[in-house]
Amino acid sequence: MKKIHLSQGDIRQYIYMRRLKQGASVLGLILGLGVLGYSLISSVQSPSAQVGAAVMLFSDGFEANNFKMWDAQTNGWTISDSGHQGSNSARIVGKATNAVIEKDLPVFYKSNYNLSYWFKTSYGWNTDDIVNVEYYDGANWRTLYTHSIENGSWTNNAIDLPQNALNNSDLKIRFRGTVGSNASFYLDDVEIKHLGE
Ligand SMILES: [Ca+2]
Repeated sequence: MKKIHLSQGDIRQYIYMRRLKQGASVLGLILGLGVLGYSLISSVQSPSAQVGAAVMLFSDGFEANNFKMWDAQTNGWTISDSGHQGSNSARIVGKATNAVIEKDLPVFYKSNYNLSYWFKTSYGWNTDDIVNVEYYDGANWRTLYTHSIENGSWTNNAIDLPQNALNNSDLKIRFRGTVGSNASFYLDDVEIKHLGE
């Protein structure tokens, strides 16, 4: 067997090289963890950026001068030549009883729907005048919001829809108003959005 003679210098160099190698391994481990950590953070961040994104499912500013985007419209609702945005809005003109516009939408998501719209009432609104915003729960129409007081300037109303509104194949929303001869209710920029999961 061939004997290997190591000098003190050889041993010191060997230990130095071992430490250097271990150091490189530790450094490599740190770098590796860093890259892994960054890629994990990246993979977590990009979906979360999409989570908050709202999806517009329906919008109507009534600029087409008709109710073709709606599934039902009864007497009492007409197009007004003034709007919150653009040139037109929808309006219930007194005198009207249970005047309805209704929108049906396929339900693509199971939660986090929001209905937003702008409204104002004419002067001369009294206690008999009422406009209900309603949703269908599969068996009955239920009230989301009741407009019962005079409000002469354009105002936004945004309502998170209850889960009951999404338990059907179609989401159904309607505006139903009964107003006297002196009153009108204006509606514009109706939007139904999914606010993200
Ligand atoms: Ca408009």
